[in-house]
Amino acid sequence: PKINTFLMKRCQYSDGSVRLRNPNIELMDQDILYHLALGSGSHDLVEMFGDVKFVCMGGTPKRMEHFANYIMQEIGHKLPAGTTLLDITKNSYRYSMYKVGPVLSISHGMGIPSVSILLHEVIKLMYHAKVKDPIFIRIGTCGGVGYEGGTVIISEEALDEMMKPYMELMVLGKLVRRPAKLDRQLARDLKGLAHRDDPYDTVIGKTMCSNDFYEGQGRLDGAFCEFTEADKMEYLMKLQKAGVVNIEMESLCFAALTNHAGIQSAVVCVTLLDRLKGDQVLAPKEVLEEWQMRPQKLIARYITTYLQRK
Ligand code: R2B
Ligand code: URA
Repeated sequence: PKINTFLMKRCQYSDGSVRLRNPNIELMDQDILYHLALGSGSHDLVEMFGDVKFVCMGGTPKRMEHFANYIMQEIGHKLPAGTTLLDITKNSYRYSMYKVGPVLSISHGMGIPSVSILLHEVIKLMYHAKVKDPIFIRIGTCGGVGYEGGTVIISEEALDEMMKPYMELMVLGKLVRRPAKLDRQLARDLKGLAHRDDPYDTVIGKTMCSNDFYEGQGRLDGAFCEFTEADKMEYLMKLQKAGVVNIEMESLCFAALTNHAGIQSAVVCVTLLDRLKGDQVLAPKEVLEEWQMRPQKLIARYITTYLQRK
């Protein structure tokens, strides 16, 4: 009975395939994944996605296209002769998605509503494709709290703006809470792949997830600001005292929904600035591009190590 409760909690079948916490889906003739421009009736999802192991997500279509090309080179994946990498969701005009062997590279847009819609559909995609034990990883950018630009941060947990460790969402007009838990072991394993000679730090800590880039993150440089610099610093110091090392806009939902689905997940972001020192993202484009490669390198090390062990 103990193992059964565990399996229920993991929300997976005993063979590791993703189980949906929604009895309606299997009763439907077909399921249209509208924002992905895919469907269980129109596409052979098992054939297309059955071999997926890693689902990597990040904000922008360009970064995720870049990651797809980079991971292809790192794992030595060859596309069939005469074919090129293609945006599988291009007909949706919402997100972009690339598949490189066992790796899916998907853009999730900015903020919780955008990543939430995507996660519903990608979790269902895993279910329809009968994928076993997928690992979801967010590769993002963030503001550091006491860490200079270019630092790689692995989230151990996500907190909301009031430092609560769960996502609150409205369902039928009622507040529902979902714990924003991430896989601690996966976070430690990722940290273990940081090289001593990497010319930047890789740290683990809590991530504050905000619904806004400006006022919600205590910035003084938005279109509106009704607090002082001292108020801002007091808030950031309070976050820092609670163990928060960075601020971004998706981790709470990413952690809450993957945890609810029993899917192992991690969030790895690079800081674009230290919020204790400023608000504006000042680094030049080339520097920002190099910084954004840093989480990708760590994830590539994890994926290649995993695939070699198999
Ligand atoms: C980090 O960067 C974006 C805002 O610039 C947002 O998606 C996030 O979490
Ligand atoms: N993304 C955020 O959400 N905040 C920052 O400060 C930088 C990137």
